[in-house]
Amino acid sequence: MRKGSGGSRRARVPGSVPGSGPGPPPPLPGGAAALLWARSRRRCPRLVPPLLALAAAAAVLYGVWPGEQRHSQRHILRSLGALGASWHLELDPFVAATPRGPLTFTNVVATLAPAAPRRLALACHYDTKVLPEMSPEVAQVPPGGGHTRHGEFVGATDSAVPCALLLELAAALDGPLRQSKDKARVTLQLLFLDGEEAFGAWSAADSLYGARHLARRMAGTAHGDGTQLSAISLLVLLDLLGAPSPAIHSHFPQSHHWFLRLVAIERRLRELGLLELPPLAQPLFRLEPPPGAVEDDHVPFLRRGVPVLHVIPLPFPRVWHTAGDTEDNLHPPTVRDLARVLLVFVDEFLSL
Ligand code: 1BN
Ligand code: ZN
Repeated sequence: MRKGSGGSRRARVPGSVPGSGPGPPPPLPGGAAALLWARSRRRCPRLVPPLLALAAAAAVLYGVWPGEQRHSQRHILRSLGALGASWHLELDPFVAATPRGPLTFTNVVATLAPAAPRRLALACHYDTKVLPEMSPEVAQVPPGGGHTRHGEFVGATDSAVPCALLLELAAALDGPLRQSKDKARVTLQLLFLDGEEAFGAWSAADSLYGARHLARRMAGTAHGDGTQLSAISLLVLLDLLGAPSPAIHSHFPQSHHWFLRLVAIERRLRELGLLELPPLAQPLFRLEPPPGAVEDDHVPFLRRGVPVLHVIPLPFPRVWHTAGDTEDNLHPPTVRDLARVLLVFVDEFLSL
């Protein structure tokens, strides 16, 4: 779709393949943000209606009730199935031992062009924390309100908004993804992981059920000259997003050059007036070192050598693992600005 649109492609290092080379990416071209502008105006109007990303978040949000995870799964499958790009949709069910006995989990793996040699994987978890009962600290609703149906834990930032962002990116880029999918060397893969949350105290055995299963499975599945796992050029894991004023840091030297790309994209979009957060607001993507590390779904992939961008705010949202983690406490301009920055990142990574 954008082929021949001119002025929007970043310079390519001769002989290199975008998204798969070991070196730092070339600088963000001046045309990238203009491209977003043009795309948002003409070709991807989904980013124009200001409440759309939030609506998508809410749609997932209300599917993510404990014990009703099939609703979220159906929402994910229907959303991707309705797009023109013909995603290859795969369910990855498995049984794992948990403190509550053996339980069935199901990852959802969406791949645009399964035969493409390399993949940019975007990931989130679509399970919601199951609370044994509403403990007083979890039930506490922070200032600013929040509501739950029947007092259940919702998980708007944890992780409905990250899932909605993945679906929104797939929808906003549907046209260019459809047009490029058959010839692209690097394709897009969306991983909706189950069983991220611990049932009891977080431990290596009680957490990351879906990520551990899928990383092991991909490492054992041949793909081209290597495996499905080694075909992942970069895994971008989104978690705990949607609350106001997130501070997102670079966590890994192997992916730092990609993090710098996010920083540059945010800066450029802000300079061009294409972000909603005020110009003097703290940036979403911060250059200072992270205050700590967070165990999350990226760990089983990182341990097997996959480069990872962990897009998670530190500190966590103040509503984290409380009944206040609801739509009421989301910050729509932040959600939409995150969507804009990530959209340009994916667009450029895949040279759409
Ligand atoms: C992220 C969202 N996590 C749980 N829900 C990961 C996590 C692991 C957070 C350990 C804190 C401690
Ligand atoms: Zn959680």
